[in-house]
Amino acid sequence: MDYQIKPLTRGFGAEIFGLDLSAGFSDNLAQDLVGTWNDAGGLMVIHEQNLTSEQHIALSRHFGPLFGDPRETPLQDTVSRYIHPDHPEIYRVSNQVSKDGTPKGRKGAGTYWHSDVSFRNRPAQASLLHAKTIPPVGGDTIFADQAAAYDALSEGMKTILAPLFAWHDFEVAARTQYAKPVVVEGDMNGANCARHPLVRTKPETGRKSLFVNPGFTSNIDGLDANESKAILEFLYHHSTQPQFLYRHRWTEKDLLIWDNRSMMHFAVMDYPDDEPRYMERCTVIGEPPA
Ligand SMILES: O=C(O)CCC(=O)C(=O)O
Repeated sequence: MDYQIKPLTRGFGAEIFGLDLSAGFSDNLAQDLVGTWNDAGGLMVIHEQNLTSEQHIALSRHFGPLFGDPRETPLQDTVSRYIHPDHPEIYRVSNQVSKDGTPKGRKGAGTYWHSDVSFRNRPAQASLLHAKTIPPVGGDTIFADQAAAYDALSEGMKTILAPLFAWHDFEVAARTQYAKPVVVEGDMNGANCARHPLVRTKPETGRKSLFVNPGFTSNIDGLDANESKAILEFLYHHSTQPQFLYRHRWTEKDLLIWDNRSMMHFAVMDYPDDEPRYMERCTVIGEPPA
């Protein structure tokens, strides 16, 4: 099946037109899309997709094994409340609450720079977020290209960063981002904590990226707290400069696919509660960063 590809920025990202995956898709087409996504630096939006949950999951499986799949790692405490009742592979993000008082998804998810699930030994590779309901304006998501940010560092700074590892802990976000009632004990007991290199290499392309994020990274292993803070703050400032960013203004039915290995993202929650926003996400389990 033919489709049209347009770049989203000069550096990374592509948008796809002329595809209707809801009509069914072959393994060949799905694999072709994975290739297009890799060629686009791991950011791709496919417009106008009316996917069922089953189709969303089937496409996502072409990127790799999924979080929530009963055959894979157990569900995370941190998101189990927001999982789709009929499809454990689907995590829901929403500002809406059902009539019985249960949330339709996590409110305020990702309203800080982060890389999905970086607090696990095998963090997320691709995330495939499907926009079902969006507010008339606002609720954009911003992406920061961490491969371009790495490339732009001096050789001296690259040498300093090369041997370093950092700790990533869900507790960092739980402590600072969420109201107490939505934080459970499992979010805070260090159960979701992992140590990763500050610079990782994407196996498919050999390209290096920075891999720290303000949402989940707690500290650089082996450094004094002030030294760790100074380096992390420098990196966060450096890697979120405008030339590394793409800001996605959603249209309903967009399917946005990003690579958490080479990108941070930030969900802008600038819309009121009476304007519904509802998104469904499949999340691919990646390799241990190296
Ligand atoms: O709601 C969004 O725009 C993104 C939410 C988010 O950060 C995520 O799904 O990881």
